Amino acid sequence: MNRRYRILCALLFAAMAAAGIHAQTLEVINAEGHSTIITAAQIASLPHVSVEVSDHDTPAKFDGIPLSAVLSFAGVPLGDALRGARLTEVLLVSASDGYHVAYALAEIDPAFAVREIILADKRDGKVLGPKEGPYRVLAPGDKRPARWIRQVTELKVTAVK
Ligand SMILES: Nc1nc2c(c(=O)[nH]1)N[C@H]1C(S)=C(S)[C@@H](COP(=O)(O)O)O[C@H]1N2
Ligand SMILES: [Mo]
Repeated sequence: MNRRYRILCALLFAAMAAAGIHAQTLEVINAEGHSTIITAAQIASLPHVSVEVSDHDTPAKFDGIPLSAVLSFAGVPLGDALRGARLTEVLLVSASDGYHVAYALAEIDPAFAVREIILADKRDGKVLGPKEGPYRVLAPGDKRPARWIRQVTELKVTAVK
């Protein structure tokens, strides 16, 4: 890569950042349809936890933020507020490749669940690559990894009843 090309790329990325175009933002939409954009810097600043899972029979350690913390950051009430009709709320997680999965909100709430479902941003200490990242949901204890959705872009809370 020559020097002029590198300078051009740096200018392009600076212009994209100035225009608010970040590939790593995450959109959280609450049950009322209100949207919150969470930036990569905000995600990086939230307290991280680690989970160890078996990925295709190989142990892997992921670091990330509990999904409950991401939802709380976006103003989705959990804990004592998650009762009654709100127990029909699900979290629809969408990825940039068009894949979607759903978790019941109660599965994510630490007041209900023993296990902690996370939004991972690192695998074995390294930032997730483009096929997997920047964010992947990890649900330790799931025997099949089909809901470990890669390339997450959107978290949407919806009441199904
Ligand atoms: N974005 C996205 N995430 C996804 C999928 C997908 O097609 N797209 N497939 C799921 C399925 S069915 C499995 S088995 C695992 C596979 O994980 P791997 O691609 O790391 O092997 O990812 C899950 N997460
Ligand atoms: Mo799968």
